[in-house]
Formats: sequence, structure tokens, C-alpha cells
Amino acid sequence: MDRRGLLQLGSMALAHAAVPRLPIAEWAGTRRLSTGHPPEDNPDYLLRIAPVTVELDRSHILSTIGYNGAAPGPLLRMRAGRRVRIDVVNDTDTPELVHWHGMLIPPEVDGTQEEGSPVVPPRGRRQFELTPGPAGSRWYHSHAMAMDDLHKGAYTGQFGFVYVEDGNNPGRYDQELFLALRDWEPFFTTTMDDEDDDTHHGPLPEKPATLNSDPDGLEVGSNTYSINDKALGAGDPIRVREGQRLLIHFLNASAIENRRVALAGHKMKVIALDGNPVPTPQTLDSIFVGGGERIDVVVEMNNPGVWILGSTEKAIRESGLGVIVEYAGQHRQPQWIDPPLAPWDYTIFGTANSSSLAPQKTIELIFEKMPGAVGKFNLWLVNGKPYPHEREFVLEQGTRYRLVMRNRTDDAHPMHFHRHLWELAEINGKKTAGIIKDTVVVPYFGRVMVDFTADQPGLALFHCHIQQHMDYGFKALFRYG
Ligand SMILES: [Cu+2]
Repeated sequence: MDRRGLLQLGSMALAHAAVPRLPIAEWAGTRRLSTGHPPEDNPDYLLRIAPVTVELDRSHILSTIGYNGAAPGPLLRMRAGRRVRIDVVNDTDTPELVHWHGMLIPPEVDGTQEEGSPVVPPRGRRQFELTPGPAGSRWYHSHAMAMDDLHKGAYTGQFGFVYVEDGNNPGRYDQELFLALRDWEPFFTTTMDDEDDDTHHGPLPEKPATLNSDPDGLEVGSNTYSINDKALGAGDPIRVREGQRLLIHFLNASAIENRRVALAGHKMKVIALDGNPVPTPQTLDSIFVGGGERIDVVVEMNNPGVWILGSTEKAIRESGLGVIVEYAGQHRQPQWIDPPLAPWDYTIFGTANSSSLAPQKTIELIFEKMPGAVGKFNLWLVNGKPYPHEREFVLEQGTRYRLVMRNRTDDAHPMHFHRHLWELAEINGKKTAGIIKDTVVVPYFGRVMVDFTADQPGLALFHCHIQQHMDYGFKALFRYG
């Protein structure tokens, strides 16, 4: 390791020591030059991909691949519009890709093989240069294919937050927390204990008249969970005082499942979805976070006690997906209270009319599952076939499109579009506007419409954010004509 590497790791370790509970380390900041471009070969950030151990609790220490010696990796704070150089060092034996989720950046640095981004070679190093934006909660993660290897891609600890600042304060708050929901030690299973029912509201507009009765292939499950790198009860609690306001940035960094979480004894005011402020903030008992999605909430600490923030599912919460929130001077057992569970409905955060152009063209996207069609696994189809598609999805520069996503499967899928932002238009027949997202959960047998302007030339990947679904066909490449 060169001297600079040692310095960077040294400052990172200090930052970790100062904030033990949260893997937050703005460690490259001290090295950033105050004006102009850094000279060539002088990165603003360095990410080192290498084996890490994660101590979920004292008796549960696991081995995975992570960034800079930890999982999650460091919180990277960037300035919207200020160009940065990022060096990625790959200390593993397999090629890697770092994807910058939610950023409007060119395909060469977006971090997917499908779009032609270069890999970081095994035992190699590569520099990426990008202009972060838009402002808000973004994240970075491995975009490597895993297929049937549950020690690769998004199953590993290769994920972390990027917060892109633009100088606008998202409201007054006393503490800012970044909480990533995670599962670990994935395995193949036929029984999925998921929370997809939460996305069901009312009709099932895309339910086929006859259902495929072939037995399902193996999917991926987990019994081990955490928030950031700690299981519920391990690590330090989140310490608060009565009267404080917490700003919490949630991320579902799971490769497997959508999640619903709540903070017992409190309501959460949702102010942003996928890092983008919503037109109509709503105060709710719980939130539903699809794989890859982010939700920013503000919580008024107005109910002194010791509480659990975690999964609304008992088994999942008690297997680690939670964290204790402790008011100053309170010393009782952490309490959980089941919140009333209303169906998750994106449209309540919207407004009546879009300020953007009406869509000029419509693209239909039909999702289907072929149970057990690839050996032990299911095959996933977009418009009748798995990836790759040839020239089905060709965009005209400047045109505003409507995507109509018809989910003819019995799973909810968090669909993600790279390098573009969607405006939600309709969820299962309910119209909305003004909600800007890069990932949207399409309910099972449900229909979601989103609009976007084709203003980011180059290849753009569209896919389900559940790693196994993506690997087995559930993706499509959009190109510009
Ligand atoms: Cu999926």
C-alpha cells in the first residue's frame, strides 16, 4: 500500500471511531482541493473493494466484500455540479462495477456492463470522473451479476450512501442519520416470507385470467438482518432528547426484499422519495421501502422512552432489522408497538397536475415470470422475452415518454431506471404528479405509469432491483436513436 492509501485509511478509521454506530466517514474531504480541478491522479475519493468482516452482534461476525474495510462503505458527501474524481481499487479476484444509483451521469461512469461502463479489473484500479447530481440521497453499490453465486454483486457488503448537497437545507433538524436496511447470508429457498402484500391496494389490474400453475423455481431468502452494520440491540442506540427533530435517510440496500419499517411510539413525516422532495409531505405510522429506494423522513422526538425502530414484521425485526432509539435519562427495556398498517400508496405524496409536458409517446412494458424455466430458477420476461432485447426500446432525444409497466407476476418488483428520473403518473389507476423517483415498486398484478424526458443520451439500463430477477432476464436496455 502506498503512503496516500495509508493516510486515507487512517483518517477513515478515525471517523469511524468518532461515530461508531454509523459508517459515516467524510474521510476524503480533508484532501479535497478548495478550488479548481484536482490534478490528474489525485482523486477526491478512494474506494477500495476488499474482503471485510461485519460484526452484526458479538456472536455473529460474517465475512463479505465491502468498501474501505466496512459494510456499508463510507458516506460520501458530494456537491451537486462539482466534478469529482473517484479512484476504485479492486483487491478481489473478480471484475467489479460501482454503480451510482440515482445520478444523472453518462453511461461510461454509471457502472453497468450493459451500458458499456468499464469494469474495475481484478487486482486493478480505475479512475472515474463524474459530476454529481441532482442533490439528495443517492447511493453506490456493486452492479456485478451474481447469477447463482450468492457471494457476488448486491449480495455482498458493497453498498454505501452518497449524499449530494446543493446548499438547500431540507428543514430544521438536530440530528441527521443514514440508515441502510440490509439482509445477510442469503440462501436459496422456495418459501418467501415477504412483505409484498403491503403494496396491494385495491384492484389487481394486471392479474391474468388464468394463472401459470407450474411450480416456482428457487428464490433467495435470508434470516439475518441489520440496519447499517448492526443487528437490533447490538452497537450503540440512537441517542435523542425530547424536543429534537431527527432527519433520517432510509435506504433499502437489500438485494432480496422490499421492507416496511416504523419507529415505535412515533410518526414519521416523509419529505423526500429517492432523495427528491415530494410535493405533499405526509406524516405516517410506517414507511415501505422497496429494494434500491430511499425515503427521507423527519421525526419529532416527543414521546420519551426507549423505543425500537425496525421492521414491522416481528420475525425479521427480532432477527436483526432494527435499532434502539433511547431518550436521554430513560433506561427501560426497548419497546415495540405494532403500528396500524395502511397500504402503501405513493400517490398521497403527489399533486394534482404535473408541471412538465404531457407525454408524447407511450412504451408498454409487460412483466411475466416463467416458473422454474432456467434449471432451478425462474425466468423473468419483459415484453415476452428475457434480456437482451435488440432494438425494442429506442428513445428520441427531447421526447417525453410514458412507460406503462404491467406486472403480470405475483411479486412486487422495485423497478429502476438508470441515468434518468421518472415522474409518477398513475399507480393502479390512481393518478398523481410531481413525485420524482428513480425506482418504483410495481405492486403484484399491478400497473404503474411513469413519465420521463429522454434527455440523457447513451445506453440506459432498466431492471428489477432484486438481484436474482435482474440476473435471470428482468432487464432491458434503452438506447437513443
Ligand atoms: Cu423483481
